[in-house]
Amino acid sequence: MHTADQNFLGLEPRFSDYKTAKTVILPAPFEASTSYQEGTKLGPKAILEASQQVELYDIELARDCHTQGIHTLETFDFSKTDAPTACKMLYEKTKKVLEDGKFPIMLGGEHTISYGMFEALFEKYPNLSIFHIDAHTDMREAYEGNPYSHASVLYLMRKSCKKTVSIGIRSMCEEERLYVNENKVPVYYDFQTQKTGFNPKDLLKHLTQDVYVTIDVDGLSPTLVPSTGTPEPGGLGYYETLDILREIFKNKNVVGCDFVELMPIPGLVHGDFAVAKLIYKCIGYKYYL
Ligand SMILES: [Mn+2]
Repeated sequence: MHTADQNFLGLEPRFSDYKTAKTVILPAPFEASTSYQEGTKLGPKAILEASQQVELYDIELARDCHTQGIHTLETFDFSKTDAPTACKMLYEKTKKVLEDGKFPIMLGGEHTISYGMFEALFEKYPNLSIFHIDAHTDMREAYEGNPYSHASVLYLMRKSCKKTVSIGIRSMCEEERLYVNENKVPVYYDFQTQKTGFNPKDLLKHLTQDVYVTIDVDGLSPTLVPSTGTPEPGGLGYYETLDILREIFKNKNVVGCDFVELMPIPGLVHGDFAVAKLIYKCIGYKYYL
């Protein structure tokens, strides 16, 4: 049985039962290749705890957004698992959630784990596209010899799915820049979008109808989410992020989401809370726009 703080938003059983819930949360605390600081494996727990404090009434949408049900699955045990195995475990579980007709939201963990989620979504939706928020392109062919690295996850996905668009990007290596240029990968560089302003509608042209949203929380401003393994100055603000997500949820069929790379800092909870609130906003946008 779950304790209350392992259930997203701490919902009572009639709103959190698996059978009736339209949304399913998958806590996936995988961590192996984090390069700067460790602790992303504590991300899902911190998000679930912070979510207990999120108000169920949404002012913008003028309603409660949890009433179609949100079930939180048991947290994966990845303690003795390598990246390919962890991704396979997440793939199997996501596949089941999709077969049951539910909307999956995964909590990482390092970004590598998103590959398991992607595989299940891409199998069900062959015309899938990927909307990616991140400070980093994650398009290295391998990082320290490891193709299953948090710094390579987009490269890995793009081997099978070329329709991706990235925003918030403010750190990359030369190899990635060449890859982006040669393959004409749509990348919105943070230094440009912050300077010239940016219309979220512009993103839509890069996306197909079925969209997977993968959010490395370091894509957001560190003033909003300071708790990440690789904090980068700059980044997306809260309302800017909502404007983008609203546009995508309104115009596309978002078939799955993830929020990865939160590295909680004891005593500094506003980043955990911001991520929990963003997830709830996405659920509201999914069903009530
Ligand atoms: Mn990143």
